[in-house]
Amino acid sequence: MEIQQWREILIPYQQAVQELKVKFESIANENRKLSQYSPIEYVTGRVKKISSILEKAQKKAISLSSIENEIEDIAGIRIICQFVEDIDKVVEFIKSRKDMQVKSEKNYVSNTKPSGYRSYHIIVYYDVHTALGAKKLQAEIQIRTLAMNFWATIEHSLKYKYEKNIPEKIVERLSNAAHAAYVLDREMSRIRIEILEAQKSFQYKSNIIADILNTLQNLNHVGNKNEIVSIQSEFNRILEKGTVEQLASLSKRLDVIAQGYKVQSLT
Ligand code: 0O2
Repeated sequence: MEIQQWREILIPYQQAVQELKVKFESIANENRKLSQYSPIEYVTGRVKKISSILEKAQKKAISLSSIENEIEDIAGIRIICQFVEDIDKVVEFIKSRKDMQVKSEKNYVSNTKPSGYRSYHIIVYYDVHTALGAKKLQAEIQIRTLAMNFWATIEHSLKYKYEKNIPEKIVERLSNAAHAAYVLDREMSRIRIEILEAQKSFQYKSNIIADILNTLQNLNHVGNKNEIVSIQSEFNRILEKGTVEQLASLSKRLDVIAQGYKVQSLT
């Protein structure tokens, strides 16, 4: 197939990956802004390389004309979570979306692969609108924890290095490492509540500080200079020795002043 034909095939997949990444990243960012826990830690995405598409087509005896139907992961999104419990939340979230329809799913979290691979895979149908017109295409969404991702990334690069024939000794070590990743996930789940509380209060404090700095900056142009200098030094004092409650109370007072000057804005 000529490169121009590949370009026409792959452009919608590139767009799908970009759009899906933005959509899942927005969920994480919105939760953080609202000081809420995000089951999504971060998101990556890629369009499969032409050489990998051809390799897979050859391996599975797929004709060039059936590539788009039969290779489901030309567009690939990876959603990384902190805890195993988050994976189910993300799966439910995907199933509830109106802009993607689930075609199939594979749960390698409960059904670990013989290699030790763990991850939750969902194939979705997704509509894109490009300069070439509208198109419904398939995308693979892999959902896994940080520990699962660490293991899979290393194992994938070793497979690449050894051209899929990893020496027995290394296979055994990888299998032990997969077990260690499983134990790590299990231990993190056990102290999940403590970790979540610590992260939530850290996020809450960061958001208040960001709000105060933003409002101070807005007031700088219009507010009473002496009042601002006094609030600024109170802010510095609280930052050094004060509590989160004092920061929250200062933020509320500043908000009222900003309302008076009509300079409220979001960070
Ligand atoms: P790449 O380079 O990541 O794109 P299918 O892809 O459905 O035709 P399969 O194996 O039945 O073939 O599907 P499965 O099991 O859902 O695997 C799809 C993808 O999951 C793989 O894509 C890998 O990304 C990942 N994966 C599956 N098993 C393993 C594993 O043992 N180790 C690692 N590191 N990743 C795995 P590709 O196209 O194989 O590779």
